[in-house]
Amino acid sequence: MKKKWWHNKTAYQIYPKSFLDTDGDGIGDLKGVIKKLDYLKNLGIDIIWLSPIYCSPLADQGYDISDYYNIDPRFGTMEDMDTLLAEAKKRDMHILMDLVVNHCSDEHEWFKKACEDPDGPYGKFFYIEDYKDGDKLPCNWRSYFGGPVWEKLPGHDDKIYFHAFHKKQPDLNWENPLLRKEVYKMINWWLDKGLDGFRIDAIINIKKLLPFRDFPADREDGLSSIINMIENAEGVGFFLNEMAEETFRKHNAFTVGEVFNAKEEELPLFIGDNGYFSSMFDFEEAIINASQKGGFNAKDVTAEQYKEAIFRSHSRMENIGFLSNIIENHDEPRGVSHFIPEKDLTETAKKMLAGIYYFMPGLPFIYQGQEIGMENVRFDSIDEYDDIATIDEYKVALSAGLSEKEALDAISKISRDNARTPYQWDDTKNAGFTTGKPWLSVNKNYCKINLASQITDPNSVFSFYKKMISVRDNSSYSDTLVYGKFTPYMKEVKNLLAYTREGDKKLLIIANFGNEKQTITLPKKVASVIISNTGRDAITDTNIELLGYEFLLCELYM
Ligand code: TEU
Repeated sequence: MKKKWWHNKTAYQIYPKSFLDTDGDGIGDLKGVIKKLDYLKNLGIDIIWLSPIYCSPLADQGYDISDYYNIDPRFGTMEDMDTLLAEAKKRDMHILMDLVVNHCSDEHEWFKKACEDPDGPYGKFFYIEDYKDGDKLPCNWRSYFGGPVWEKLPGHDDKIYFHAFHKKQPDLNWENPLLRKEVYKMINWWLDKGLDGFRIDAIINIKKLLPFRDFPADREDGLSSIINMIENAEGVGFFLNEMAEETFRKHNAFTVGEVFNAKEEELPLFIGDNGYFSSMFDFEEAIINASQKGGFNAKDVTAEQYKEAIFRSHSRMENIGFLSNIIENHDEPRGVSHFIPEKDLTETAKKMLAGIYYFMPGLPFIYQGQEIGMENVRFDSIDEYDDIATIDEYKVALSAGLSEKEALDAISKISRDNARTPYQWDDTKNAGFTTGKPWLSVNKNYCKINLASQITDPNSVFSFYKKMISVRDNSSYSDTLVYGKFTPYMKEVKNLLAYTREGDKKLLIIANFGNEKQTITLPKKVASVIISNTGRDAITDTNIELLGYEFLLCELYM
């Protein structure tokens, strides 16, 4: 594996709509991001991924783009974007935008032109079909946000178009070389402007299984999961390689793919030395207990399942490339609420979870608010939720027979809005996020959990993150933490999550993922404790009694 400039860096995801609002409209903006660059630099962040800020009707919060070349006025102006790029460069920080090219918005001019003339050139930018035998759909796939992937084409009673996500997100037809050319032109336009790279949205979906065909129905609605199409479609690599060749490689751009369902044998092609992307997210832990019936049916994740998932994905990456590691993002519940039982959700446990994922091989991403331990939100009514996926999941739960209360309880655990409530800066009104009315309610716990109360406290979750980042980025342990060999340790011991990283030093990462003490024998004597979440500063014996949710990063004698 070739060494790259970004290997020892830490990346941070900003969800601009919920980060910081500087103009009082209740929606976060680019000026808010600029204002907080110093804060992020101080935390130790080098790479920032911005969720979409292009012009958009915001049906899916910007993942439905109506103009790839402009900034949505609610987020700011192109001038703000230029300022952000320049200010980031001054601080030696790198900005990534979200590249959403599986689909655009139904308000994009390409789609409008396709509706005007479905048989014309823009009709071929999309998947526009006729009904089969008068009224049948070309296939029975269920869109990610519920209902069939087909929708009537506006202005044409006899035609339908394909959307893997919401009906306001028509899929782009990657089989059409003219469409691909337009996409590459746009990517190069941004890279020429000085953007450092992209996080690439839902990219596996660009290859469709053609001709369209049915799969056995898996719910009462008579539809089948769209995952069948992903698993059976062959040939996405051609598009990905062409895109990399035409755009990213020419600019030496940094890219991270949102890749679900990658086939194991393809991993080197994706993120090997000359892969389609620099890195890709590891979602093994995000999909634990995912249920075919719907999100409402997902069971709580156990420590053993978590261990199994993260060890599995990293064991298969050895010597291939760098995965990007997360505990949460804008599509997931808050990691601390999802992976730690509610009754055990303390600052100690939050730090433990942080330590485990952060020192795994790969590139760590921190999602906004994670560094202060932000938790899931609990809304009292479905009306308080904004996210289209959550609203669909709620309906699925009701139609599966759950009462309104049960449905609300179930979806509150998995809702994407858990991660989308405004950033909790301080304990003033609206957590310091806005002087107006926030577009989504602030989590009521903001008086207790906020940055202002943590930033100068050496024992806060924030200070723990800051310490982890500086140890990995810039210390005598960096090389081992970034490149050292990863080996699981005592994997079979329940609620123990431990691994070694071996390079020019031998490091042990060890966590008691449960609230009961446990005594463990260490592989070697401890030379020094580098990071602890309990204040333990030395270990003299090779037998150690770990406290509940204790975490340690230590150097062992070789
Ligand atoms: O998410 C993609 C998404 O919904 C995945 O959960 C899906 O399971 C995967 O693509 C399967 O291959 C992205 C964004 O992160 C999300 O916010 C958007 O809503 C979505 O794409 C549509 O743009």
